[in-house]
Amino acid sequence: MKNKKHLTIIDTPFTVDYSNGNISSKSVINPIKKIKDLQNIFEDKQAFKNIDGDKIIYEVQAILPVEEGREGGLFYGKTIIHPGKVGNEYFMTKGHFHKKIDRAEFYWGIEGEGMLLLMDKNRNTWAEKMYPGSLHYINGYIAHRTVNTGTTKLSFGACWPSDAGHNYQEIMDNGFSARLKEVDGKPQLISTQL
Ligand code: PAN
Ligand code: ZN
Repeated sequence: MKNKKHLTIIDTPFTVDYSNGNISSKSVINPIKKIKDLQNIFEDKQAFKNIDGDKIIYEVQAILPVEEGREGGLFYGKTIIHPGKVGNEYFMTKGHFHKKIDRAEFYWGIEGEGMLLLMDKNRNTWAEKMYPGSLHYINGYIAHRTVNTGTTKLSFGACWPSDAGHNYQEIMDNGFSARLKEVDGKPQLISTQL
């Protein structure tokens, strides 16, 4: 049978505002992470307690055109990390390996400045600078977390396979082997290994 779309011109299902990366579509999901959702992520427990639990640290807009876990599809998202610090550690995402660990991902900087923290299975950690126009290929097997090192919001886009999934537990249990902290007014990668 002929596809119903044969010889028709249809409305574009998704659009992106190039000035800020905002996605519009009928089906955008919008998870929000507040301080209270980020227990055990930041090092300074006292500074963490002093921040209002309802303070929003980051938000995601994503389009999932196929169901999560389906092989062969792609997901598209934008993350906004608000500026700020817990003690001297910058606001950042939880970070994860992909559940299907070999799955890769692209990130690209849209607004603000920050760092993409990357860690391999041997716990070697390094960082790439993020800024409007920066483009980042995150290989499979690499944990990734983003950090807002600026004074304005950091926004970046992402595209990842629909069967990648997220393994947050590994990072919840063992963290990254380095943290991005402000030292003498500048971001510095500080090892957490003793
Ligand atoms: C991104 C991230 C997003 C939020 O879309 O999921 O930036 O970070 P966390 O998932 O670590 O909270 C991505 O990497 N997807 O695979
Ligand atoms: Zn990812």
